[in-house]
Parts: sequence; structure tokens; C-alpha cells
Amino acid sequence: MQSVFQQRLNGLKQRHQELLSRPNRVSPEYDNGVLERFQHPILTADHVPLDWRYDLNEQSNPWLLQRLGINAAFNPGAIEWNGKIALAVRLEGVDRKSFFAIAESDSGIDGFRFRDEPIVMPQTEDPETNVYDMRLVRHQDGWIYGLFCAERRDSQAAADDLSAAVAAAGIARTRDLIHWERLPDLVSRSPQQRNVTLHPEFIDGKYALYTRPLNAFMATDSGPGIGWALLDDIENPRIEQEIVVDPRAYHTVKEGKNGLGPSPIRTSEGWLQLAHGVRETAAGLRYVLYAFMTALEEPWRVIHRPGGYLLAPRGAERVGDVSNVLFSNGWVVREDNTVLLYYAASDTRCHVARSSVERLVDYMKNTPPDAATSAACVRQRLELIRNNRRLNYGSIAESVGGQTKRRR
Ligand code: M1P
Repeated sequence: MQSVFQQRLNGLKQRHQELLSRPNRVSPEYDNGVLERFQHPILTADHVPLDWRYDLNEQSNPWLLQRLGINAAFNPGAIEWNGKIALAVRLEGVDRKSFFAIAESDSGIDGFRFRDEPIVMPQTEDPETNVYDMRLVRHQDGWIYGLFCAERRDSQAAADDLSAAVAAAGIARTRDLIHWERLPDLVSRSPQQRNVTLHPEFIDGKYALYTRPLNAFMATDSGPGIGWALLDDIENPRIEQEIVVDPRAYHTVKEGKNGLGPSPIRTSEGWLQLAHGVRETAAGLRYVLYAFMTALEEPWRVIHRPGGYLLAPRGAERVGDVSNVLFSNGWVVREDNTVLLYYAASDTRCHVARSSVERLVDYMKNTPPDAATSAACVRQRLELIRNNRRLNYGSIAESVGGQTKRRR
């Protein structure tokens, strides 16, 4: 008869294998034309290899107990790597500490597998307590950069204040996604910098950063919005001046705070930009994803600003460790112009949505901007309705009591 250890190991392996090989299909009930959602998360805590969590030695672990649990897999950076999609996933242990691990897939939609070991990220002389939310950027200078939040306890805080923290932008670079060179953290005038990423091209021979200056670690209403700054030397990253690219605004999806997601995608018509917007509700903060387009030669200048959100939490995505949150710091354009947008739901699991460069450019150019007031929104919607009525739509179908009938 098999030992408890053997029985449990067989069961764990089988369930893990089934999860890893589960196909992911387009979710049929979601159809706004802009992007497709998929039925399953692409990565969860349960995808993490068993040997990262269990002591697999029967002598030292006869009951096969989990020794180092994983709480969540979320907020992945993304890049195309040797024909595959590679994600730098934020794994959070049950001890609340996050670290990065690369997971790869051929399709970018299912079949993600973690590499053998997590990333060993070098530390600076002032080691941080926690790292998270890496943006992966293939820069014109030939390096792949990883920009992430490096968080430390606030050294100025009172002894009994154990939650005061300082967020800094950590910067590392690699050529193989295995060996990482850590550069100094970004120095700026802002007390807090999270959601910082690098523009993929030089601007006037300089590195350019999207920043998010904030006065308080988590609070809303404590910063102007998404910023932009030029950097002379990436090995000594210091910025003196930040301008605001995309400000927060009253009664919008980004009223409380916002932050750029991944680095932008170049198109012939401008840069596709993806960000998260946060607002306060009676049930807490709500994080949604929104998009805008900036000028090709002036990536800090917004040229199209579609109103509202591009993606918001839906169904099971609404619930997790930090509920009602969608967050994205990774997207990839494939050779055929497919865009794979990676996002995390409620700080718990990773999902993918699929669009194309053409569809996103159309979305940017032709989605009306936020009209700012209810009255103006009604006028905007009436224009849509009345334009549609003027079309010969009735010859194709007519709407009767909410049901659509085909004409013979
Ligand atoms: O919990 C939601 C998100 O909160 C932070 O984002 P922001 O800095 O915009 O508030 C980050 O900690 C992020 O990781 C997290 O998903």
C-alpha cells in the first residue's frame, strides 16, 4: 500500500498537471469588439511549481505538508522572448513578501509554465523589504530593463507606526531574463514613486521615464497624476523636473489616483498608452484600466483621450485579496499586430485580454472623450442614437420590445 506521502504526491502532481494544461478559450458572453476576454486566469498561486512550495523528501516531510505557501500570482510584466511570451510575475508568499518569477507560454493565452527557479534580484546598498510590479522594457540601447517598486519601512516614522513605508522605483537590467544587474533606485523630488516605467526609445538622446509622483504611500488625492521626466544617465538615475502627462480629474475613473501600466506601444499614429485609474467608493477603492494615445514625436503629449475605462473588474475578477481591482503592467504586440494585454484581478491572479493594434488605434481615435457632466453625456449618447437612426438600419432588422427580428 502507498504511503500517505506517495498518495498525496500523486494527487498533487495530477491536479497541478491538469491545471497547467487547461486550454483557455475566448469568453463568449463578453463582446464589445475592442478586446476579447478569456474563460480562465492564465496564472494563479496554484500554477507555481510544487517544488517551490513543498519539501518533497518523504523522510523530512512524511505528511507532505506545504512548507512555503504562495498567496497570489499577479501584476505581471510582459515581453516577447524567443518567440514566446515571457511574464515577470509578482509572486506573493503567504508571508506577504513578493518576488519575481518568469513564466513562459507559446500562445500567450494558455500553457504558461514557470522556469525552474524564481529571479534572484540583486539588492542595492539600502536593501528594500519588498519588491513588486515589474515593467519589462526592451530599450533602444539594447538592454531589457525591469522597473519595479522597491518598498522600505519609512525610517522617519514613529517607532509604533509599523505601516509607514516609502515606495521607490527600483531599476534592473538584463540581456537574458536570467542574470540581472541592479542599478541605483530612481532619485526624484517626490517622496513616493510607484508605477514608474521607461519609454522604450531615447528622446533627444536621453532616457525618458513615466513617473507617478505621490506624497503619501497609498493615499488618494496625494499627487497630480502620471508624470514624465528625462534622465541623463540611467546608471545614476536622478530627475530634477517632472511634468504631468495625464492628470487626475474630478468625477472620472482616475479621480483618486492613476499610474501608467506597461511602457507604451509604438504605432504609425501615436503611442498606445495603458494606465490604471482609481476612485473612492463606499466599498473602498475601485481600480480600472483606461487608455490614451500620445504623439509619436512628443510621447508626453496626449492626442486622444477615450472617455471611461477600457477594462473593469467583472464577475469573479471582482473578488480577491484587494477586491474590485484590475491592474496591468504588461502588454505585448505580436508579429501579426495582435496585442496581448496582461492584467491582474483583485491582486490575486493573472488574466489576458486580446486585441489588435488596429482595433486599439480605432478605440483611441473614435471613442468619445469623457463629456464631464451628465447633461453633456446625454447629448453625446443622443448623437450616437440619432446617427444610428438615420442609417437604413431598419431594413436589416427592427427592434420590437427589446427583441430583434429579421425582416423577410
Ligand atoms: O492594490 C491595488 C494596487 O495598489 C497599488 O497601486 P497604486 O500605487 O496605483 O495604488 C500597487 O501596490 C499595486 O501593486 C496594487 O495592485
